[in-house]
Amino acid sequence: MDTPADYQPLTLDTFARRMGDIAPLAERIGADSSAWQVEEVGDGNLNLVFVVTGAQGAAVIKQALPYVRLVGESWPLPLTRAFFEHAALRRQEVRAPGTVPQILHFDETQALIVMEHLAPHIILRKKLIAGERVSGLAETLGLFCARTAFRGSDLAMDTADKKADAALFAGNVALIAITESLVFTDPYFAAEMNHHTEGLDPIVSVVRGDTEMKTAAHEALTAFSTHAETLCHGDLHTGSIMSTDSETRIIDPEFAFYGPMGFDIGMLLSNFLMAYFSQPAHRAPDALAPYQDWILAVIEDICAAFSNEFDRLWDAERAGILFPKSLFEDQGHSSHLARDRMRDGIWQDALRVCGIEMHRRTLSLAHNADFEDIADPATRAPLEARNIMMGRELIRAGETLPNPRALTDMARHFNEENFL
Ligand code: SR1
Ligand code: MG
Repeated sequence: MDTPADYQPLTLDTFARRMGDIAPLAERIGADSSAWQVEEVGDGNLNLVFVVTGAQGAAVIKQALPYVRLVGESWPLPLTRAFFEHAALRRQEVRAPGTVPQILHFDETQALIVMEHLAPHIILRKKLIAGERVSGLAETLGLFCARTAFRGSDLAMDTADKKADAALFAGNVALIAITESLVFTDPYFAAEMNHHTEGLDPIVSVVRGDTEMKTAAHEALTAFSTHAETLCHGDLHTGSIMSTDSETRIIDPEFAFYGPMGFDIGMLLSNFLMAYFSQPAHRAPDALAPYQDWILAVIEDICAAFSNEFDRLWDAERAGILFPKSLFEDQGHSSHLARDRMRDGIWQDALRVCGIEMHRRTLSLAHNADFEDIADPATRAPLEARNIMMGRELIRAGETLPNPRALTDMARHFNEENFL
């Protein structure tokens, strides 16, 4: 879709004039727009993000740009991603209440969403780099993944509604295409925008020369593009999560798409593993082991929360076309074999996505601060090498990992290795 003729990016100078008559915003922060303080705080790859503070409070305005902010106007990107983000947030609020910011206003033409200002929340990735703990983190994230996966699927939804929604979100094609290339494909060849840390060439050659692993990675892409199981967040990394010391919210679902139920939790676990592998560069020696242990405990607890909630929903809310009670419980038959097989399939999908995400954040275009904030390449490279080699193992042999403890044991093992 072309950019609408009357679309204009907000600026600090035009903000109060253009946003001053948005009633839900004025009601939230105070009607005197001449007294508003506006700051552009966007540090992501794609959009403008403003925090506006008035006499009564603050709000966030996220506005899409018609191009990729990270790269510039040479890479156009449709504004419709704001439509899909807004639609995903609405669904997530229903499926996982209390986990996403409250929406105050949406303007499709201006591709902007006005939402609750989360404070004193900060981006979780920054907390992990700073060595901070968040209580209740794993529970919130595990529940979010299980509830959105289950309640957006044919296990729970009316199938006509689900098919219509899948068709709607198929329109988020440009953002889906970014994931298909940047996440699933570019790490595995010398794509134009790729970059990696000096010193990693021997490891990169191993990964790019591994035909079996590349095959498995593209089997995961096959699932990504054909298994429309549920509405996925689509970009659930630790930069899409905001936390205080005890409260966590999930933001930024502009990459939302219908895909495998294991996609979001796989990407999420991967980002905790990258936080784990990067810790030796961020922590003093005496704080390192306890903090790394905490990250691995969060991984295990996310998985436990996901599994427990998935099982609970299976019994309590299974009302869709899949494995209906009429076929099992009403016949006096247990459906738990089907449940366990489906959960195992989610785990296998998640592990492959986990490994692929570990590669794309170190070999493709968009790296993450966990590693990028390590200024010295000689310190960064060996830590990234552990991450890349574990990612390879997960893609090749993830199906042999029986449970989350086996995943964290594998991380401990790779954390001891020197690959360079
Ligand atoms: C060009 S967009 C690069 C990445 O930024 C977003 O946050 C997504 O993770 C995407 O893959
Ligand atoms: Mg984002």
